[in-house]
Amino acid sequence: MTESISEKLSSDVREGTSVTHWGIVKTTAVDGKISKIEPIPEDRRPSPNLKALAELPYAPSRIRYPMVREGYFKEGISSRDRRGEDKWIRVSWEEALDLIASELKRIYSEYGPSAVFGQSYGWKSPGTVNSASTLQRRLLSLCGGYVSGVNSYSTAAIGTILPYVVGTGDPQSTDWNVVLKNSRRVVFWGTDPIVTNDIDWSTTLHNYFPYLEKLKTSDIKTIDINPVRTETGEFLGSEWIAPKPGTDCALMLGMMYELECSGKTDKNILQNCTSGFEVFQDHLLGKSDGIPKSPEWASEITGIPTDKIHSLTHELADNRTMIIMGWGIQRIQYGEQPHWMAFTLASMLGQIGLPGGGVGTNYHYSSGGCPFHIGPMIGGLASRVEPVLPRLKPWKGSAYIPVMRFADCFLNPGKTIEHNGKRLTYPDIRMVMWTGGNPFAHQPETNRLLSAWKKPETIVVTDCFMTATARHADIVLPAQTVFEHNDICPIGTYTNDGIAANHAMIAPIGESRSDYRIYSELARRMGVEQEFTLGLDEIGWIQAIYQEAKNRGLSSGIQLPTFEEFWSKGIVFYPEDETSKEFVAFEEFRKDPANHPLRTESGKIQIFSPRIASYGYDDCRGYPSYFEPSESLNNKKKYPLAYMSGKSAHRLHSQLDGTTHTASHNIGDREPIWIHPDNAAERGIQTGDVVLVRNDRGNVLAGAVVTDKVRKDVVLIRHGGWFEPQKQADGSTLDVHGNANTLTMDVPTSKLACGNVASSGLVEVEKFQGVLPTVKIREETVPQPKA
Ligand SMILES: Nc1nc2c(c(=O)[nH]1)N[C@H]1C(S)=C(S)[C@@H](COP(=O)(O)OP(=O)(O)OC[C@H]3O[C@@H](n4cnc5c(=O)[nH]c(N)nc54)[C@H](O)[C@@H]3O)O[C@H]1N2
Ligand SMILES: Nc1nc2c(c(=O)[nH]1)N[C@H]1C(S)=C(S)[C@@H](COP(=O)(O)OP(=O)(O)OC[C@H]3O[C@@H](n4cnc5c(=O)[nH]c(N)nc54)[C@H](O)[C@@H]3O)O[C@H]1N2
Ligand SMILES: [Mo]
Repeated sequence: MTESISEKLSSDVREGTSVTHWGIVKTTAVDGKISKIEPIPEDRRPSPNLKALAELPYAPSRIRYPMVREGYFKEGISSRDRRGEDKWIRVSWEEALDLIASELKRIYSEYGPSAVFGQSYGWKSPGTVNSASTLQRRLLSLCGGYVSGVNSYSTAAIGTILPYVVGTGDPQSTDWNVVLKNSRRVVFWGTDPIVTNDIDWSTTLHNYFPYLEKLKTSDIKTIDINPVRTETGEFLGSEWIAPKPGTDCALMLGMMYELECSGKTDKNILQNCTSGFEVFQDHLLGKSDGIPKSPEWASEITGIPTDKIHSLTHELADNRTMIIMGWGIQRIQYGEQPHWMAFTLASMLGQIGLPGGGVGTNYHYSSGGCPFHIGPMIGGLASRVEPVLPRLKPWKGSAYIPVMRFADCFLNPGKTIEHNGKRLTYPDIRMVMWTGGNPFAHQPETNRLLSAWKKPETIVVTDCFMTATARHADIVLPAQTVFEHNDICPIGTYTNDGIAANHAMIAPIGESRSDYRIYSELARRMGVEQEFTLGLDEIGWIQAIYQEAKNRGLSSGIQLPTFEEFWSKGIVFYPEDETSKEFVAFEEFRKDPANHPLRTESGKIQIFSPRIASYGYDDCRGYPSYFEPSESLNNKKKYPLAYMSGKSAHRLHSQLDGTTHTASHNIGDREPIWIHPDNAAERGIQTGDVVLVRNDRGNVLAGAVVTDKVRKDVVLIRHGGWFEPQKQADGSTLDVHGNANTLTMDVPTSKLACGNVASSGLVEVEKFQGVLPTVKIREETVPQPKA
C-alpha cells in the first residue's frame, strides 16, 4: 500500500489530485516539476487564482532550509531587539529541532505552560493530517499546555453576539433554492460573495455560483449596500447604496423608525417570537435619550438621502426580502451591533421564518446557503489532549485570551481585561510558536505588533514562505506545500460534498518537511512521541481517518469505496440531500416558538438581552444601537479619508502574494489603493501614481487606482499585501509594499467580543515625492554559512 502511494515522485509524467483552499485540482508533474494544474469538471467556478497556485512551490520567497537568526544563534535571547534585521544562518534539521526542544524545556521548567503562546491562528493548508496549527496544539498540550486564543479574526463579533440573540453564532441560512423561488428582493449588505466564496476553510466545488447566475437572470431585484462597489453587485447589476463606513446601524435604525411611523411593524411576530422590543422601541423613538432615530437623523449620519431611506424601507416591507449580510461589516469598531440590528430589523419586517425572508449571514462563505450532501464527515487528529509531562510551575493568569488581543497581552502581562461577561488576566508570554499563520498580515496595527513582538524571549515560525512573520522570528522551519505531501480533506465546510485525496506530486523543495513530520520529531525530543503519533505515520493516519469515516458511513447505510479505490480516483462525492433544498431558517421556531425555542435567555429572539445589560458595558448595551466610531467621516480628527481593508480576489489573505501572477495585479510593485476621482483630483493623483498613505499608526506606499467604485472620502487597500518596513532617515518606518494592517487600529470591537477591527479609521493620501524605495519582500532570503 505505502509503496503505491509514495510511488516514485521523479517518474516522467505524474498525475494526481491536489487539495487547496481554492478548490480541488488535477495536477500534472513532468520530470518532477509541476507542468499543469486544471480544475476538476465538477468545479462550478474554478478559481481565478489557479495560475498563482502552480507557481507557489517554486516562489523565490520559499523557505528552503531551517534557519536561525544570527544574533539568536550567537547570543541567544538577549538579542531580540534585532528581530527582522539580522542575517539568517542555515542550520541542519537536527540543530534546529534540538534548539527548539531545549528552549521549550527551559520555558516549561522556568515559567510553566502559561508562558507559551501556541494558538497559531491561521489559514494553513486544508489537509487534515498536516493541519499545522492542530499539530502544534497537540504537541504543546502533551507537553503541559499553552495559552490559547478564543474567537477568530473572521467572526469574533458575530460569533459572540448572535448566541445571545438567536442562540447560535452561525445560523444556517435558508437554502438558495427557496430564495430563488420566493424572494422578491435580495439585499447584499456588506458582502461580496463572488470574491469571498472563492475559498473554503476545507476545499470547495464553488457550489454557490450557479445560484448567483440564476439570481442574475431572474426578475428578483438585488441591492448592494456597501461603501465599496462589489464584484457581486456589478455581476448582478444591483442597485448600489453607499453609506459612510461604520454607519449601517444608523441606517437600519432610520428604517425601523420609518416602519414604526408608517404602521408597518409586524406586531404579531414581535409579540410571539421576540423578547424585549419595548426597551429597544424607547431607544428607537427617542423616549429614553431624547433623540428620535428618524430617517432624517439617519441620513445625516450615513450620508444616504432621507428619500432613499424611506423608499428602501418600504421596498423591504412590501416585498419578500432576504437580507444577506457578510462579516466585513462586523470587523469594525462596535462590530457586535450590525448583525444584532439586522435581526431586529428583520423581526420588525416580520419575515423571519418565512420562505425567502429574514436574514442570512453565511451566503458569502464556503458556499453557505447551498444544499447539503449525505455522507460521513471525516475526523482528524485531536488538538486538545491530556498533558503527559508533569507541570513544573503553576499556571499564572488566564488560560485563554481573545485571540486578537495577543499583541496587547505581550505588551501588558498581568493586565486585566473584560471579555464577554468575564474578567481575564493576561499571562506573561515568554515563548511563541507559530505555524501556518501570518500575524504580520492578520493582526491590526502592524507597527504596534512590531513592538509587542520584541517582548517574548524566543519565537519559532514554521511556514512555506519567508513572510513578514517568518522574517521577524528567531528560528524558521521550512514546511512543504500541499504539492509535496499526501493528505486527506473533507470537501465543503457547510455543504459536505465528499472527501478528497491530496497526492504528493513533486519531491520536497529544498529541505522542507511536512508539518506532521516536523511536529512528530519535536515530540520525540520532548519525550511524547508515542502519544503524539499513536504509532502512525502520515499515510497510516490518512488510512485510519478514511477507514473511520467509512465505518461510520456503514452504520448509517452508506457504502464508501475501499481506501485503495478512493486513493487512486482521488475523490469521493456524496449525493445531494434533497430535503435540504427546502430549508427555511427559523421556520419551525416561527410556527411554534413554544415547542421550538431558540437557545436564548427567553427562548425567543433577544432584542433586549438582560444578560448583556447586566455586564454594564459602555460599548455594548443590552439592546442594539449605533455607536459613533472613534475615527469616522462624522468624527474627523486629524485625517480626512475613511479607510477600509476587505478581502482581495487575487489572494487568500497574504497567501499567493509571493507569486508573479498575483503581483501582476499590483500597480508597479505595490498593492493598489482605490481612491475616488474627486479625492484624487484634489490631491493631483492619477491612476498608476505611487502614493503615501498615512496616519498616526503608520506610513504605507501604495499604487493609486482612481475609481468611482468607492464612495467619495473612502479609500480601500485590500487585505494581505506583505508587510515590508524600511527605516527612514527620520527614524520612522515606511511600509514600502502595501500591507493593509499598517494603518488599521488594534482596538477591541467592544468589551463583549474583543474582536479585531479592519475597516475603521482615518488616513491621508498624497502623491509620493521622494526617491522610490525598491520592494524586496518577495525576493529570496539567502542564509549565510555558519561562522
Ligand atoms: N486589515 C484586515 N485584516 C484582516 C482581515 C481583513 O479583511 N482586513 N481579515 C482577517 C481574517 S477574516 C482572517 S481569517 C485573518 C487571516 O490571517 P492568516 O490566516 O494568518 O493569513 P494567511 O495569509 O492565510 O496565513 C496563512 C499562512 O500559512 C502558511 N501556510 C500555508 N500552508 C501551510 C502549511 O501547510 N504549513 C505551514 N506551516 N504553513 C502553511 C501560508 O504560507 C501563510 O503564511 O486575517 C484577518 N486580518
Ligand atoms: N478571495 C478571498 N476570499 C476570501 C478570503 C480572502 O482572503 N480572499 N478570506 C476568507 C475569510 S478568512 C473570511 S472570514 C471571509 C470573510 O468574508 P467577509 O468578512 O464578508 O469579507 P470582507 O471583504 O472582509 O468584507 C465584506 C464586505 O464588507 C464591506 N464592509 C466593510 N465595512 C463595511 C461597513 O461599514 N458597511 C458596509 N455596508 N459594508 C462594509 C466591505 O466593503 C466588503 O465588500 O472571506 C473568505 N473569503
Ligand atoms: Mo477569516
